[in-house]
Amino acid sequence: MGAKGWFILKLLMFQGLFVSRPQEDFDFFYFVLQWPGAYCDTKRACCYPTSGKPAADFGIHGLWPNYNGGSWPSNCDPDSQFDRSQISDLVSSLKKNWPTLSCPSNEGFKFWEHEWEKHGTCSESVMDQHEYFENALKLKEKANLLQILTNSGINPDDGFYSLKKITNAIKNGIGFTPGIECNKDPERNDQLHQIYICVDTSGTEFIECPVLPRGRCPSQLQFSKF
Ligand code: U2P
Repeated sequence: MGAKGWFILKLLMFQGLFVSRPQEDFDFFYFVLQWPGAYCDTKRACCYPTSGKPAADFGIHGLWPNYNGGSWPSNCDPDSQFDRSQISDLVSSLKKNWPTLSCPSNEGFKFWEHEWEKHGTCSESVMDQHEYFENALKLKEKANLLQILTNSGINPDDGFYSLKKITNAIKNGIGFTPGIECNKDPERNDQLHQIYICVDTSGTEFIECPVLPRGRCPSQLQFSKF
């Protein structure tokens, strides 16, 4: 190969460094689980999915790329539309573990499409659509939150529990401090709504949160029935 050939080859290799797998463009994920009792127990309506009332368990809300500063990217790739054929093997597990509660009643594809397009497309440098949903399902299984809470005597029985006790139970169970978010029921009681667990950029390992979400929880909160 002549000098010109070498030059072109080197140029191509140099470019390759930049066009191959891009660096992830976020710092960590929030893995967010919601308590269906608290989603439904507000002034806003909730609708059970077409498959019926979900189990009394935490459901996945989403796996959200986030920045250490507390902000987050969204809707990163309009060209990467949700494609249900890519997750057909996961649908039965998604229906169970990532149930929709929005109205009107539907199967769940709208919710999963929204989460993929708003959040998933911002983590495409590390996972494709199938991996995005698969990772979230695996994280839910690994966290096993309801079991952790009930093992500590914290039950979805409309009782009030201290924020510290809930946080510590989860910290002891998974090894990392979670973020706890509350909302209000129609009587203005603060209730456990969502749990945030931080996950590394591979989407597979729990980590200590670089920044905790503002959870709006008082020191005592209700764990509503569902
Ligand atoms: O808090 C209201 C909605 O804002 C989005 N959110 C919130 C915190 C965060 O760290 N990242 C984030 O995306 C969520 O939007 P959704 O996915 O539900 O459309 C959250 O519900």
